[in-house]
Amino acid sequence: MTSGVAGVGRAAVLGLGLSGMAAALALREEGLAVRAADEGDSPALGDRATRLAAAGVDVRLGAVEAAWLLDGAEVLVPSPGVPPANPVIRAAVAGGIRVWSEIELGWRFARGPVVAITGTNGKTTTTSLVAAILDEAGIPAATAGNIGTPLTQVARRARPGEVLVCEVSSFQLAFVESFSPRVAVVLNVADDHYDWHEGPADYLAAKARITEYQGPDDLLVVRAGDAGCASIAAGSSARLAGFGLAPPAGVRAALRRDAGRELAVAAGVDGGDVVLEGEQAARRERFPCADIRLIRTGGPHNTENVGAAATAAVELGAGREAVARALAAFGGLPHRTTLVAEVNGVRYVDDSKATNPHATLRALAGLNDVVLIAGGRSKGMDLSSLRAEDHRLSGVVVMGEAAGQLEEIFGAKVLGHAGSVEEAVTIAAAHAKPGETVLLSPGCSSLDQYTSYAERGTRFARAVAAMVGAPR
Ligand code: UMA
Repeated sequence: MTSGVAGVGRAAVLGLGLSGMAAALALREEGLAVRAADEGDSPALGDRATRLAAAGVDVRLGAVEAAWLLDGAEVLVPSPGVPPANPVIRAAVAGGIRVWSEIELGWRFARGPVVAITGTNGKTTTTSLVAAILDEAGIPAATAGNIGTPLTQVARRARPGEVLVCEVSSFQLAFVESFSPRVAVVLNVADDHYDWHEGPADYLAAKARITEYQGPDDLLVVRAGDAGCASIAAGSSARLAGFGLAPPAGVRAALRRDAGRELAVAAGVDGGDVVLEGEQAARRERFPCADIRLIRTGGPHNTENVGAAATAAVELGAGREAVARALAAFGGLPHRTTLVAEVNGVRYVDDSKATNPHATLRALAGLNDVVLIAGGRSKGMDLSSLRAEDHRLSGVVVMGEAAGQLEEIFGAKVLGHAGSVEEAVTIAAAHAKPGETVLLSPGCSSLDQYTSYAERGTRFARAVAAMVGAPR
C-alpha cells in the first residue's frame, strides 16, 4: 500500500534526536548510503554518533556544512525541531532534493491503517484515547509520532494490519509528499509555533497537509465552528466527519455553512449524551456524558476530544460497547488541568501542558476566582488573547521570558513576577483565598527555564505538596 524507500540510494538526516536516530537507522537497514549530522555537540550526541557510525552511517556533529551533508543525497530527512529557514533545508529545496519529515518516512513503512491526529491542543489525549478504544475493541493498535515514539520505529516493528495511531505536529506535516492517513483528525487550529512557521497562514497550510493526499475512501474528522478546520475541510477530497458541543444537526449545519460540505458522520452533544450520528441521521450511538471519565474530570474541550476519538475509532471498526467501556475507563494524561491538591480550601491545578494561549483560555473556561500562573517562552505569539478571560482571574503571577508581555496585559491584576515555578506557587498561595483555584496554565512553552512542560508541572506539584500541612 505504501512505497517504502524503493528507488532512493542516498539520504541525508539532520538532527539526531528521537526522529533523526530512528530515520538514520531505518534508512541504513534499507541499504541506503546515509549521511547524518546534528548541529549540537554533547556527550549524549557523541554516544548517538558512535551508534550510527557502527551501523555504517557517515556522521558529523557541530556546525553542519550543507554541501557535505547533501552531497549526492536524493532525500533529506530533517528533524521536526529544524525550522524551514535552516540553511541545510534551504539548500536541499534549492537543489531539488526531496525533503521528507520523519512521518513521511515512517508512513512509507506502514503495513496497516494510519490514524493521524493533529490540532493546536488535545492531540496527545485524543491519540491515547483512540488507541485505548481500539484496544478495548480488540483491534491491534499502537501509538506513534509526536506523542513520543517516532512513526518510523513503530511502523517497522508493527504487525501487518496493526493500526498506527499517530499524533502529528505541524512541523512534521510541513514536509510530506505522500502521507495519506486512512483517518485524519484536526482537533482545532489556534495560534502556536510562530517561531518555526512564518505566521498563521503557513501554520494552517502545514496542518492542511494532513488531508492533502487522502482520497474519497478516507475520512477527515474536524471541529465544527473552527475557521481553520473549516478551511481544511473545504479543500479535502476525503469523506467528512464533524464534531462539536452542539447536537449533531447543529454540527452538520455549521460545517455546511462554513466548509460547504455534507457530513458522513456528525458527533455532537444532545440531552446529556455524546451522540454519533451517521449519514442522514441513519445510525445513532449515544454515550451518556455522566459515564465518560474524561468529561467528568475535564473541561468542555474534553467533550470535543471524546467526540473526535470515538468517531475515528468507530470508522476503524470499534463497536458501541467497546467505545462505552473505553470512555468509562480512560482517565486522561498528566499535566492537563490535573487537580494536584486542595490546600487550605484552595484548589491547585496543574495545566503545564498549556503551551499556547488557546490552551490556557480553554482551561479557564468555566472557572472563576482563579489565581493564574502564566509565562515562559511565547514562541513569537501575541498573548493578548488571554485578556478575553480576564474576568475569571483574581490575580496573575507572571514568570519567564514572557513576564513583561503578561505584565502589560494584566496590569493591576499582577501579583508578582516569579523567578521559578516554586516561587510562583509561594506568591499565588499568599494571595489565594479559600474557594479559589491556583491554576498553572502558562500559555507558553517551558523551554526558557525547564527541559519540558512535564518538568515544570512536576515541580509545581512538588511545591504544592510541600505546603500540605504548612501553616498559612
Ligand atoms: N537540531 C539541529 N538543528 C536545528 C534544530 C535541532 O541539529 O536547527 C538537533 C538538536 O541539536 C537535537 C535534535 O535536532 O539534537 C532534536 O531534534 P527535535 O527537536 O526535532 O526532537 P526529536 O527528539 O526528534 O523529537 C521530535 C519531536 N520534537 C519536536 O517536534 C521539537 C517530539 O515532539 C516527538 O515526540 C519526537 O520527534 C518523536 O516523533 C515533542 C514536541 O515538543 C514532544 N513537539 C512539539 C509540540 O508538541 O508542541 C511539536
